[in-house]
Amino acid sequence: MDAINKIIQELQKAAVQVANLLQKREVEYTHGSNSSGDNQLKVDILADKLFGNILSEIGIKGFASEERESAVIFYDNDNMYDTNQEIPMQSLLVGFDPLDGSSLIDSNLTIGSIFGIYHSEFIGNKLLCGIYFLYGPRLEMVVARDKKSLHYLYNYATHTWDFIQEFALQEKGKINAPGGTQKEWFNGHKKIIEGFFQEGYRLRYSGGMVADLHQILCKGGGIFSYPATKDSRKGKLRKLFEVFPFALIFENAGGEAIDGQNRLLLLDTKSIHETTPCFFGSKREINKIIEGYKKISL
Ligand code: AHM
Ligand code: MG
Repeated sequence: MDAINKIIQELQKAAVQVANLLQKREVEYTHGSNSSGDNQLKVDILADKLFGNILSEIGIKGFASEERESAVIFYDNDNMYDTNQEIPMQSLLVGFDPLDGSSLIDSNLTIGSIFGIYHSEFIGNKLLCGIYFLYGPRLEMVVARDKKSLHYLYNYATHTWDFIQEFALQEKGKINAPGGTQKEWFNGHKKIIEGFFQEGYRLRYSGGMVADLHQILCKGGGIFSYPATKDSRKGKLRKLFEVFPFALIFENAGGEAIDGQNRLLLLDTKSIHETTPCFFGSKREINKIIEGYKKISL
């Protein structure tokens, strides 16, 4: 089994445990907040520990979590492994958001866990694999690697992850999922979003990016945006833990992922908690965003 498959297998075990944890109504907050200033729920910390413990035991180079200030690095010397070997475990880094959309826990809406497996460095163009687990009425998983985005269902009776489909977005969809506080949107952005509604796109937005993006993938297209806003010029969503994994998932599915102009996966990353404006969708919608943003000066 190759190193990436081994990591996926271990994450699958932890995701089943997280899904079990979510059966209880754990809605209490801790007294702390994470590096992005979000209040942490006790269950955010539990999920982080579960995935963190598993990732500490499999021999990867290191990991970084949305819930932890700094990255945890086990092997700091890239020369210590045989470079002829096919992607060794010690060269792999995992960036993850243990529970994305956890503010929806009290209302029992679908949330998820997101992972990116990076080769040696935490940057977009070194992302080898993007994964998310979706804790909804069913436990599901999507894995993007080798130019494909594959969708699986967990079978509780057989403890297996059964293949459902390979995602393939159409040229155009019908869904518009616009993130961010509207009062803080720039006018140019507002115009683009309204343009989609005028064309007949329907609003679908839960406030959890895993479910919102999953819906676009399952329905064959649409647009999800989390833009630069007046109060947050670099958007809200974090590059390593949320944005890059979904960028790979959308590109592999035949869609696109940009920051308004540029491919998200080509963006540089200087620190692990960096955020970026982001747009994920099918080709037609992304072209509309690019055209619209050319006219905007933020
Ligand atoms: P979280 O990681 O703290 O849960 O925040 C990320 C979530 C995304 O799932 C979602 O798209 C976004 O925050 C929603 O933000 P907003 O409520 O500002 O629309
Ligand atoms: Mg998140």
